[in-house]
Amino acid sequence: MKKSEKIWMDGKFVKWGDAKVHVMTYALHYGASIFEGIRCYNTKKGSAVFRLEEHVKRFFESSKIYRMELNYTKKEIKEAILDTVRKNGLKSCYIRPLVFRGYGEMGVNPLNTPVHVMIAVWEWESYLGDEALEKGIKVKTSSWNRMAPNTFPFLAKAGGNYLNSQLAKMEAVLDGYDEAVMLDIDGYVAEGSGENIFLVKDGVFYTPPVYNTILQGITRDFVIKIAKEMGYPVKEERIPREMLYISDEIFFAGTAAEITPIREIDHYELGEHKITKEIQNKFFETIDKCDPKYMTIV
Ligand code: PPE
Repeated sequence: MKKSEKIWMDGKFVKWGDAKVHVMTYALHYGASIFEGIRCYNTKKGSAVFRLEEHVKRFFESSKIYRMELNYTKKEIKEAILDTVRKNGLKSCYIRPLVFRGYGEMGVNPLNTPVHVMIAVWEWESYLGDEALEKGIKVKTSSWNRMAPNTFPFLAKAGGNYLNSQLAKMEAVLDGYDEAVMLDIDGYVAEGSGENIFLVKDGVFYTPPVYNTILQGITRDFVIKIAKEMGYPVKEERIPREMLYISDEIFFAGTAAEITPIREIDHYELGEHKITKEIQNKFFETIDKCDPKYMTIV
C-alpha cells in the first residue's frame, strides 16, 4: 500500500509510522473491529467525499451492534474524516475509519476493554486490476457460503466477517480468477468478497435483497436509485445461481471496486456491458460534477 503522512488516532494526528498498537490488542485475538471504506475524489469542485453521511451512519450502526461505544458524535467523526484528508494533502484517496477493542483484558467477554477509533487515508487506485473497470473481470462462484442469519451480523461491517471474504477471495485467486461471488446458505446469490452484485436481464436489474445475508452497500443503494431514474426496473429478489449464467450483463458495485463489469463467470461468457457502462458513466459523472446530493466537499 501507498502510505500517507498522518493517521487520526483517538482524536490526535500521529505520524503514519507511529500509529501502533500492542500485540495483546483484543481485536487481534478475537476479531473485534468495525470499519468503513469511503472514497474521496478529485472533482470539478475540488476534493469531495462520496456519500460521507451514509458511511458514517453505517459505521455507528455496526459499532452499536457490537456494543462498541464511540466517545464521539457522528458530526465529530465526519469532521475528523475531512480533517484527515486535508492533513494528508491528497486530492483523491481511500478512507478507512476503524473502531477496535484495544489492550487491557483477555477472554471472550469484551465489555471491559477500551474502544479505540482511528482514521487512515491513502491513495488506492484500482481495486481489481488496471483493466477491470474497462474490460471487466473473471469471477468464480465460491465453494464458501456467506454466513447464516443469526450467526455473524451481516449488516455490521465487522473485521471478523472478512475471514469469510478472505477464504472466498483466496480460493478464487488461487484458481486463476479475479474475484469470487458467494451464495447464501440456501444456495442463492449473495455478493462478492467485497462488493455487491447486480444482474441485467432483458432490460431489468436484479440484485439480492438484504436478507440474502449481504452487506447493505452504499454504492448498491446508489445504483438502485440511478437505475430507476434512468428508467430501468430494479428488482430486489432472490437470485438462483444459474441466473448468473443466463444474464445479459453482471457487475459488481462497491466503494473500492466502484462499478466493475464481470466478463466471465464460472467460464460462462457474458455479453457486451452496454447498460453496465451507462451506470458506470453516470456514477463517475455524478462524482465528477460533485452532485451535492451525494458529495461532501473537503
Ligand atoms: N459487500 C461487501 C462484503 C463489502 O465488503 C463491500 C465494501 C460491499 C458489499 C459494498 O459496500 P459499499 O462500499 O458500501 O458500497 N467493501 C469495502 C472493503 C473492501 C476491501 O477490500 O477492504 C470497500 O469497498 O471499501
